[in-house]
Amino acid sequence: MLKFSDIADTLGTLAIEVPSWAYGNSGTRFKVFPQKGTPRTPFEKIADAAEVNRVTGLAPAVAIHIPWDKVDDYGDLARHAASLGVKLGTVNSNTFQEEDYKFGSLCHPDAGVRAKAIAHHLQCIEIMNVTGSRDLKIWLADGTNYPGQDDIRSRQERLDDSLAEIYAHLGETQRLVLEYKFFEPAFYHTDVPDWGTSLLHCLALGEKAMVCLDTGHHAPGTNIEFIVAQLLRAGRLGSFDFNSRFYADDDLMVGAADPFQLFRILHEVVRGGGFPGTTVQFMLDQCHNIENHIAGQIRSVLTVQEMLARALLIDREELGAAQRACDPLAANQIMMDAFYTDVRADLADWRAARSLPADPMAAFWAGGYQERIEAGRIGGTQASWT
Ligand code: PSV
Ligand code: MN
Repeated sequence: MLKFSDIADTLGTLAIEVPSWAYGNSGTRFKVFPQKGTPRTPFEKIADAAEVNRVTGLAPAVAIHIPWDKVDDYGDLARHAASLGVKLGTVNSNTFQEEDYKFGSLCHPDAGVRAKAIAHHLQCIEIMNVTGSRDLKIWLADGTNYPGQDDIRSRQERLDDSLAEIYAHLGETQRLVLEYKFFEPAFYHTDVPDWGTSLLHCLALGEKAMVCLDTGHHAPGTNIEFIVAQLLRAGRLGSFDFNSRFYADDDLMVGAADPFQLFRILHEVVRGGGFPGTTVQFMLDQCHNIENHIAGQIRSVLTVQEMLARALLIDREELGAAQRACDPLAANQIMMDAFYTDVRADLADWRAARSLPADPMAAFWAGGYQERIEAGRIGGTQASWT
């Protein structure tokens, strides 16, 4: 196994995008529990994200969601972010909350609805041009609830055409990342249910189209690290939406359900050349229904860092030798030794050496930020996904 000092510099290149919507109120279809100090505007969401970065040094970018983060001047929002030491990252489109999209958006049988959804994506690209964002992330709620409701094959053709129109508007350095999810809100079929479907569309579009892997979007028992390996082999793993799930798309704090799975995924990312590097964007996609929003994000970025450190500790040469020798016990032990290594004390020293709080969570609670926003954010309408 490698020593912590061997991986310290590599670890320093980790940069995670946090989702603006994680700072707003969220809940289930049963209840949204509001929290004191919740942002009322996208500007306040960015301020909360900057606090996560201030105490962890791990979250220098914020992903935004349109129209949840609609503002009059996106240049202003980008400047506000820069003034707080962060930048605006991935722009997420949203075609799942309007009446017109009841039967789909980019796959809808009606050309008029498809045109509206395409126009929304072109607006997102306009926003990216102003904010300097690289990635347009598309997740579609499109699907059907009943067999025969629509022709599932024609919907794929419509999707191909709609995506091609959007793709044609991307700038040289911009990318389209297509996220998949196996069900919900559609319960019979979903138009982009899995990585294979997403990859097929990306391959048809061109090199600037990549797959987004949300860790909560698979059937129970799915070997996600295998998908990571395949997408990296194909050069099409664009980004991660990290979160945790016990049952379905639970959007819990990263690593809460299965830190070992996160470790295995990150090992495969490192193995496949996805880290260090800039091609694979690490993002969080979460909702903090019962825990403090900002602390929930801090916990999550720290867990990604911890599991990444453990994955980096694997001596891959040693592992390769055990694999070539067909020695499953030795190979597995190399993985498990790294996984069971408690890196928390080393990480605390590592942070202190980089002028970061050794204990970011304690620094957040002691820093007074939460008290300030609770006292200052009175009135207005709290941000929420509803
Ligand atoms: C859909 O469930 C999803 O994972 C997509 O990434 C959306 O943009 C996000 O959640 C909305 O919370
Ligand atoms: Mn997601």
